[in-house]
Amino acid sequence: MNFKNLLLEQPEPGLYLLTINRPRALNALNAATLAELMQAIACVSADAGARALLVTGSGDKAFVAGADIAEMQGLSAVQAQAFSVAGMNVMHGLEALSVPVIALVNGYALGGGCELAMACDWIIASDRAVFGQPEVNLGIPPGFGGTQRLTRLVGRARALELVTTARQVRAEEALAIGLVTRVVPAAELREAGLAVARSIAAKAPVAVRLAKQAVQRGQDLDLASACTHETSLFALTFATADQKEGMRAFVEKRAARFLGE
Ligand code: DAK
Repeated sequence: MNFKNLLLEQPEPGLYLLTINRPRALNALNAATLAELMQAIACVSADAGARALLVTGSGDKAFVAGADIAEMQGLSAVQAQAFSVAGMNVMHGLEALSVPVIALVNGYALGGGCELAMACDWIIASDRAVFGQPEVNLGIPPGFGGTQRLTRLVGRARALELVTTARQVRAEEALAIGLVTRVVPAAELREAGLAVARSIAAKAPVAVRLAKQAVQRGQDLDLASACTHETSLFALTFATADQKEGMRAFVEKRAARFLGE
């Protein structure tokens, strides 16, 4: 698929690498890029062979430096609402993908960029990554779900501190507060992401998808309902060939050969 502001590659079978590619604007999200992101998400979603998606920014300076301020500054309230809906759809689209989605944050992840990273299932940061929600500097609050996802990741007090002061957080602090799961040297970020994606691709695909579903849906349910939901998904895997293969392989002391069915 050809995009103007994105690169969507398959470096290995089943593994997708999506790069926001507007390095001269530090990969800022304009309306055209949001529309292309929806197409890229649809493309991964339509591929039954997809096993994981990595999301990163092009160049060595930014993941995404936010929504495109130059484009946004003159919007009317109605246009701003359309822009917000477009951004929200991208964030929901990433979350709705059945395969794990991992952000590889290689530099600035500010405003909409931090929100994009947080809409991924988890974040691996380079040691040069910088996170923040600086929208209050521009006269707006976060508008692509940042107040909600940041709060869920780091807790109410830390989220409020970051959103109301616009303070930026470097990689090590992001790790300490639970915003990212790992920090790696910048030169190793892509390979670190690919290694995780490869390890996911080696597992039983249906089990991986259902595990993601159980974690995601369960978050919005009370514990008892979430556990009931998990039970249903768990039982469902006993109808798959991969459950039989996985357990047979263990008993026979050999590596499992999963088919994704
Ligand atoms: N938008 C547009 N262009 C950007 C940009 C951005 N967010 N960030 C950087 N650029 C552009 C710069 O204008 C510059 O372009 P030229 O002047 O070269 O043409 C180029 O990228 C390089 O940037 P700098 O020269 O500024 O580079 P520095 O190393 O000096 O500084 C920086 C890097 C990341 C600290 C700085 O660029 C910066 O502070 N950028 C803005 C960060 C920011 O405030 N991000 C939050 C954006 S607001 C909504 C929903 C959601 C949102 C809005 C509305 N609805 C409800 C309607 C989301 C809002 C945001 O994300």
